[in-house]
Amino acid sequence: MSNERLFGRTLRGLAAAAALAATALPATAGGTLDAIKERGVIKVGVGTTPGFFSPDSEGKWQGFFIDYGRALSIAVFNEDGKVEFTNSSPQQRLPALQAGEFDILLSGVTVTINRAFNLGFHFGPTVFYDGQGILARKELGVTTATELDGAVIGVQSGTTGELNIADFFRKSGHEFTPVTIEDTSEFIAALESGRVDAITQDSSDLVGKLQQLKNPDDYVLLPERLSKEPLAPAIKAGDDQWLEIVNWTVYATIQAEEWGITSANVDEFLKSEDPAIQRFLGVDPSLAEAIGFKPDWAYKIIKTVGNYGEIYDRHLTPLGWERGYNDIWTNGGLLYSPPFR
Ligand SMILES: N[C@@H](CCC(=O)N[C@@H](CS)C(=O)NCC(=O)O)C(=O)O
Repeated sequence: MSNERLFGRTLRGLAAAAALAATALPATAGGTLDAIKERGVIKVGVGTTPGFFSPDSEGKWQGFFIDYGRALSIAVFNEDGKVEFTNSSPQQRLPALQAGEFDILLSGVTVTINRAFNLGFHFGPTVFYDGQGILARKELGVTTATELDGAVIGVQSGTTGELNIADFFRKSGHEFTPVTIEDTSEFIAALESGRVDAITQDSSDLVGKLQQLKNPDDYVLLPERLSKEPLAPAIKAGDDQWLEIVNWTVYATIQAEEWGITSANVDEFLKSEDPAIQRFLGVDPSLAEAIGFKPDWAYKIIKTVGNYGEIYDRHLTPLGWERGYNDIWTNGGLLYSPPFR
């Protein structure tokens, strides 16, 4: 079949799919989707770490997690930009989510059993595999965390870092003095002023914070990773429908990378003869119709924000992050999408 005929078929397929598009989403509603649709915007809680989420010079939010908010906007509204990002401190954001102030946190929240069972949150797929690090003042002359005996260490309140740093020192038999700080600017200022010898946070966060410090060369990121910090979208427990929308929005970006589908070549893939790709991109609308998504939802996400690797390269590669665990499984990483069928 010629390309022209194929393309004609593709366009007709998409038009028919759009006409047939079901608007209902999975039946086990928990209310979040209805509330979002009525409001016309998804409310997302974020932080202020460059690379992950930060307003640009025009006040427009940019970053790795921001792009997942945009992808969700496309999944829900079939268009980009229907998202309201609000900065909330690590201490405030989980209670705010529980209180309904946010529909979702895209803010580097670690999946933990306590948050799942005792605090009432559910998590989407891990989008960034991280570990807690320590950023120390170079003048201390330390090269490993074990040399920090007796140090004063800043930790952000409400984070997993509070328990991790205490566990680390208890295990190593050394002493430290924690200084618990809620506000992110104050947290950074404490390190700059010498009020603390070091700060501890997710290492991704510390690398981002290096951008915010006046003299980044005065600090050293110590080699230890104190913990496992799988960072994932967090929602209030009890809404399966919303959780599945979040899950499959993330999976779409991972699956696209596995197939080599990018924002630049997704239109070429509309001509693919692979039935799985036809279903994924909505050329064959049967799958999307069956689950109540617009046929072109995944196509639009990839066209607009790109696949996982593109999102990563746009925001995190410039900070010097290598993919490591955050590569797709076919490249030896941990990112793996369940099948789209
Ligand atoms: N992963 C930890 C820490 C979460 C956290 O503090 N995340 C960073 C971003 S990855 C953050 O919000 N930093 C403060 C900010 O950006 O304002 C947790 O779940 O408790």
